Amino acid sequence: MTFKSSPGLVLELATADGTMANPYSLDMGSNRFNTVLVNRSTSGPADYSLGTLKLGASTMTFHRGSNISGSAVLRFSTLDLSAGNNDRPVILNGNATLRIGNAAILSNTSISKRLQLDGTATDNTLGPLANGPGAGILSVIKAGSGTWTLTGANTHTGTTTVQAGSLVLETPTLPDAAAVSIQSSAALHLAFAGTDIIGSLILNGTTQSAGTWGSLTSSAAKRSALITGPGTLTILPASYIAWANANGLPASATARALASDPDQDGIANCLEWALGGHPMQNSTQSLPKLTPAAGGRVFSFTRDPAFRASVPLSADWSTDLLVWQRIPIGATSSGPNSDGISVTITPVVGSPDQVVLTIPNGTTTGNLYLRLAAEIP
Ligand SMILES: [Ca+2]
Repeated sequence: MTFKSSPGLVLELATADGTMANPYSLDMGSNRFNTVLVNRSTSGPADYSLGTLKLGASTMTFHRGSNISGSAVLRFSTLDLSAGNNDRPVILNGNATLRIGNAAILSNTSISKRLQLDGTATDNTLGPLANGPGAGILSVIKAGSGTWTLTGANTHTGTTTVQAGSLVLETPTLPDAAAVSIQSSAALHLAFAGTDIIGSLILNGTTQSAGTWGSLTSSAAKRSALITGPGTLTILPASYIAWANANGLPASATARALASDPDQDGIANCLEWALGGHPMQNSTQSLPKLTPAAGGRVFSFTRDPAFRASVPLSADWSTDLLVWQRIPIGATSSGPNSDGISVTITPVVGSPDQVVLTIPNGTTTGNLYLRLAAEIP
């Protein structure tokens, strides 16, 4: 059975015992203001389970009825956002508790939607979010004083905006390339272990720098009072994302973490990127080499051109592994410096730069150690 509404209609759900477990669907059409009253015919709590809720470009208000004492819960298996116009907000409002299995632009290939999770109930839940079957994408806005918890493994690709109240994430599945924005009066609670890759982070209107962000009590390098919970958010440099995409690095946060080594060649992604290696193929041939040469020693490695453009790199040398001398590796050749060390950089079109440090014997008499150092933002 499907209930269909006309503009201004109030649909009241009321049974004698406050329960209903039938796959009835609500098709609310488009461009209509509608209200659902969660009620019962005798005093007490209500907990109704229905099928699909189909919404258009409209505000849907779910209110507690006058006979409700205790909780008023309305469950839907699916939220269908296929109806209505492109890129319009769909607003869920009211003071009843909503528990929705999943949400998606199910069948419309031409629209994007902004799902606004509003209302005052503090125990709303929503399962996995998905884009539509075509190019349309689903974005999320958290508004109102209540709390919404996203419980599923999301696959949508739109932005996340937390304007008010609290948005809780149980899985690290925010879109990897989209912006996350949190206003100063709101909170994003990361109720998962580990980190979630996002495209960018905007805190109270200000775009933040790349890096790992967490709560004030987290161990993240960057912290904000607008973030709570044990999880963290990671913003990877755009140039790293481009490199990862170009080299087929899987999109998961686990695979894309800078310290990950998905091809298990012993070289972390960040070093693969720096050296122009391949994150999905054995790249041990790209590791730096220290070799004897006439009058001294030569330290040679390759450097990815995009890495050169976005991350400062240096070579550090030491004779005792305690005191390190830093040699910046710029865009062009340099030196010799006061220790007689020269840096020769040979750009190769379409390939990584060839970088050679020439270290004369006079610089060191015994052991010589070298390392590469870079601070990826
Ligand atoms: Ca690797």
